[in-house]
Amino acid sequence: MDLAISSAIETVSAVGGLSPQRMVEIYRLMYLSRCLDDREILLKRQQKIFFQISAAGHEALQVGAALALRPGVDWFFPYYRDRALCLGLGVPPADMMLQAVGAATDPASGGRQMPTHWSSIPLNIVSTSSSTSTQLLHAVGCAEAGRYFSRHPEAARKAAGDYRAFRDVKYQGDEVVFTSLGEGSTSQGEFWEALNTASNRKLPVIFCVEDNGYAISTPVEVNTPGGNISKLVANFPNFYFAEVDGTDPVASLRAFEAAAAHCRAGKGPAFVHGHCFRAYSHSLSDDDRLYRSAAEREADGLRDPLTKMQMRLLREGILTEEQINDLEQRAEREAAEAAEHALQAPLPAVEGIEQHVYSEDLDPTSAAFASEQAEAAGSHPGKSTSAQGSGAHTMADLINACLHDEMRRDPRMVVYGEDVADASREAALAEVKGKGGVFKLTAGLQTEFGSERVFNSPLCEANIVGRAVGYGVRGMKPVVEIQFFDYIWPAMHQIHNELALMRWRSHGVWAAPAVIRVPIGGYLTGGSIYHSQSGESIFTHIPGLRVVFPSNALDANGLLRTAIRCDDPVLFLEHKRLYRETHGRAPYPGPEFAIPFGKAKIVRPGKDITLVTYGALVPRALQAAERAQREHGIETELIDLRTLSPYDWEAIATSVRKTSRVIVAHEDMLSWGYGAEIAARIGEELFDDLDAPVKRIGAMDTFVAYQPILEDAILPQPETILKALVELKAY
Ligand SMILES: Cc1ncc(C[n+]2csc(CCOP(=O)(O)OP(=O)(O)O)c2C)c(N)n1
Ligand SMILES: [Mg+2]
Repeated sequence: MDLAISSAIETVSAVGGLSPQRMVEIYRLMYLSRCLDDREILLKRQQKIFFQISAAGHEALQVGAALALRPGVDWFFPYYRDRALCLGLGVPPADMMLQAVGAATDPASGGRQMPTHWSSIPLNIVSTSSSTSTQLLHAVGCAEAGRYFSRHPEAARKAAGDYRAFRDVKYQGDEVVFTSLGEGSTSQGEFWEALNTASNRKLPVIFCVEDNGYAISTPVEVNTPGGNISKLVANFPNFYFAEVDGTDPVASLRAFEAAAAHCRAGKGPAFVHGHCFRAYSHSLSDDDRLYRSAAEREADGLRDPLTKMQMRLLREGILTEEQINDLEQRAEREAAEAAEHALQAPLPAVEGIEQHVYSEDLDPTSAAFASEQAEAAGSHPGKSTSAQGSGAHTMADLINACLHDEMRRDPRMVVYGEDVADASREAALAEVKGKGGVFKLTAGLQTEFGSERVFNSPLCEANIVGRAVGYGVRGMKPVVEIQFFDYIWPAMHQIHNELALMRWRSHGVWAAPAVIRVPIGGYLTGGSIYHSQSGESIFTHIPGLRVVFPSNALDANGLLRTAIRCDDPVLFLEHKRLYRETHGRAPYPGPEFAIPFGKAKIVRPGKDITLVTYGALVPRALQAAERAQREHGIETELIDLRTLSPYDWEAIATSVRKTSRVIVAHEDMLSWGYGAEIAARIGEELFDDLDAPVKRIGAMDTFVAYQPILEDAILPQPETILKALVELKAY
């Protein structure tokens, strides 16, 4: 601000409790935001940028929020319209323009994300996606993590030997978490899921609904029964509610101040519903004249917060017309200079595309995790369901043991999911044994580590994974459970678009290295469709996600330890049928036993045929291989992949070069299954080594039926594998 303006201000008294300087600053931010939008629109028309979506009409509400909160202390999960909010928090206009042109130096995403997809480490603005409402659950998890660190400061300490060496933690006792969305996005389940947990756990989250009356072309009454979201949410306990004129920055600021005070006092979350309007179409790819009447658009124009604020400054004698002109010209110049600067910026190099898919700090395939040597350790630390001291523990036992070990070692680790606690009503623990998961894999964890670290989630898979993203970006280690693989689909959006993508889309700035444990698979005799599904290839098709699928107790223990200690998100698939099988039991290997990812195991050496598999097909393939040898003299080399992404191509290639014949077998359906990729790569890279076509084995292309006769026919059996071995040898 120049001297002429500030001296004029000093003669004017405070307005509505706000100093004249504050009023001018509000207008400056609002106007600068509009200038940046207009400048981007110009650049888009000149084809110098590739997308534009604006904050026009929302500026007053957003500036009110920015000025009520503390950048770098509070946390922010904004949405794509929040330019004025981010300006108010301190994101420089130049950075906004760098993202618009897709520059290498765009600090939010390195040219990977559309404009207005925010991210800033110093300002605590966590990387925004385009998916509507996913960010609300991240905000909830973030608030839980902040509260956890303020109660357990020792957990924030760095530690060598795992992800903590690279995950800095910052927290402040009275921080609040801000998250925003449009009114249309309140239709998403994740909106209600976030309110549920924020309310239940009295979390300091401010939900800001920016209600502009439209979701692209869909008016509010289509999304919101009765047309007013405030009325629908009014009965959630523990909330502070405010409904404000979002074109009035002072009213908005006051609402956010009250909301923040409620949150900081530990009373619970807040819900600020601001009525604003869309000054332009949804984005530059939309034309609102196609679905809004001229009268409606004209009436909205009268509510423009910029015009209203300008009139107010004049009316209240805060600025003269000349001073307003001066302020506006400065903002226009600032926007133009930011654009000019961005247009000169270097563009990203194509060589860098694969950077930040996974952690560059900690490689889970590396020797750092190669403590394959099991100790001759004493009794296992968990709740054993097989005989303690028998020396042969089940997979279920050794997973449970690993969870106990790692919770002891790492105070940042929390475990939650459906029914994973021993008993949510803690008082009952004095007289009951405890549930500890429907398969008892988390048994005893709540009893040993307390309800703050081990707790039941609502029955809601997206809630589980979405919160894990929020925990993860704060540097915690959520190890969550999805009760059955068959019910992972509500969380798919969070896994695919958020959890696995966080690091890449933010150009390595943010990451959420959570572990999702999932019981999977069939051969259950009566498991039927909804307790027997496979489908791992759908997840190995997601860059950024590690996928692990052990076949025995020892591997499960060592691989889970690596999953928990590593710096990437991991999908840890546990075959239900293998949980308590006699096959593959092992002694407890001690609390440091780890197995690196991407290292297959030769279960049985052989010279005639390579058989590549994993999971529950490992014991079945072993049976088939032994019969093939006994009955047909065929020497099968059986490879257990153990991890599916990454996978051990070298082990496959070395074996195929030796045997020249290969079968890839899995329990999941044949078509588009995991084996298709392996078979294709063998065909492409090892064609000259082959003496026969690559053979695949998988389930029939149906779901798994209830009646055991049908289940047996649908899933591959040892006989199926034996037949294939004999046929391939004879080829
Ligand atoms: C999950 C998801 N579905 C669809 C879209 C496409 N989309 C982008 S913005 C939008 C409308 C959002 O409207 P609203 O929540 O009211 O926010 P506004 O843009 O009006 O501020 C839609 C459907 C998306 N980004 N994410
Ligand atoms: Mg809207």
